[in-house]
Amino acid sequence: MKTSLGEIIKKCNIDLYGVASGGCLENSREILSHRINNGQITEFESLEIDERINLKNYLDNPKSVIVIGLTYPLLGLEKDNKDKYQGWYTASSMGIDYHILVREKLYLLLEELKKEYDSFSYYLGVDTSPLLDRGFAKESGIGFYGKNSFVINPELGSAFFIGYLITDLDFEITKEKITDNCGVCSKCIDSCPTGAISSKGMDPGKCISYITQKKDLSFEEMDLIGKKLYGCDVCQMVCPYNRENIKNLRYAEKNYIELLELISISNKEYKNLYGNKSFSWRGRKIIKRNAYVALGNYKDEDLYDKLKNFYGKESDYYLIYIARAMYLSDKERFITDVSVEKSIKDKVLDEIEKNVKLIL
Ligand code: B12
Ligand code: SF4
Ligand code: SF4
Repeated sequence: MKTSLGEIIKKCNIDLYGVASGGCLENSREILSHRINNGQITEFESLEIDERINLKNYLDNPKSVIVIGLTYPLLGLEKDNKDKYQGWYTASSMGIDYHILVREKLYLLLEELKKEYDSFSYYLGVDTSPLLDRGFAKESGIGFYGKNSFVINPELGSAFFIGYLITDLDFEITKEKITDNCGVCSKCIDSCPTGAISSKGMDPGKCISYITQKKDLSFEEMDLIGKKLYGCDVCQMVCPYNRENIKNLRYAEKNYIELLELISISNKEYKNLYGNKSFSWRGRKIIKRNAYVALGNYKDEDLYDKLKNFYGKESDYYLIYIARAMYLSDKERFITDVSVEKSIKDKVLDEIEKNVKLIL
């Protein structure tokens, strides 16, 4: 007799699982069209809806999708230690890159399935294709959609990574049993620093997590980043469904980096130190850019000379970010500083004054 899928999952030590049907993502078509029509998309998403929901683009005869969730601890909010100039990164980037962890788990699961089924085809993914990982999780019965756009499991909360195996096997599809929902709660809507969440859903373009990852930043976005290097956890931290997770910290790792060290190290050192973090997919250039933005947001005059020194050495891409940080560290010195090119100085002054006027 075959070992049940539930037993296999237990053996693989997987926190959450469910099975969705091969046509399950059709339910997300409307949400995707709505987002595209309203310009609510990020530079990381495909505009081809079929590519994002039609599993036949990935496997000839998709019958079932085994979806897994691996939980991670949510740890603290942004630290703000002025003396040390720290930049913060999200709890989901702590420990080893989740793409690696989840993939390893999926391969373990495959090994076990191969012992039970002679021949089958599959497609494996974790944040690796245009398909909607959260759509899979919801349709497999793992959780419900929260107002913050996370899939929330009533017992384990929302802090879990999602992976899936699309197969041509006939596993029994999990029947939707989750009746929980957000109800009248609106904590994430009230706490989101940029107003990205509303009762109608989430606008990803306004999300700080996106802003820390996108290619170019406006001055307004640089203000919004604060001291974050990568990601944002606010809407998870305030969610009542994550209360238990926040209490039960399973490992402690610092989730901040010393900014002056970050901008000083070589590519090789960066790779050694942070190459196995999930944020490393975005490349050193973006993280280092965010470090200059965060240093500016410390608004500390002691930083002026250090920043000026980097201004003289860095490539063109960083100059506007460093110049802004110099301005915010010491406006008077910046205005008379002849080492900053006129065009860059004018841009910084124009943009900051424009933002000040908008606030007034
Ligand atoms: C692009 C992307 C982003 C973008 C946009 C996210 C967004 N919410 O739109 C940005 C850069 C902002 C981002 C941020 C983060 N991301 Co991201 N991201 C993705 C990615 C690559 C694609 C998501 C996507 O296509 N979005 C388009 C929308 C339409 O789909 P969706 O976000 O999955 O939303 C579903 C539901 O929420 C629901 N829905 C959405 N809006 C509405 C509105 C209503 C009214 C209803 C009923 C339902 C509903 O329907 C959608 C489709 O099923 C996925 C991996 C993947 N391939 O799926 C990871 C993924 C969503 N991200 C993940 C993570 C961990 C994060 C961060 C926590 C990282 C961080 N700490 O900074 C934040 C969380 C921010 C947030 N509140 O969502 C995880 C989420 C795990 C989970 N348990 O939900 C994923 C699934 C990666 C993974 N495999 O683990 N991300
Ligand atoms: S991750 Fe942060 S910025 Fe993005 S929606 Fe949640 S609270 Fe708002
Ligand atoms: S904070 Fe409240 S409204 Fe937001 S996702 Fe959690 S339960 Fe839902």
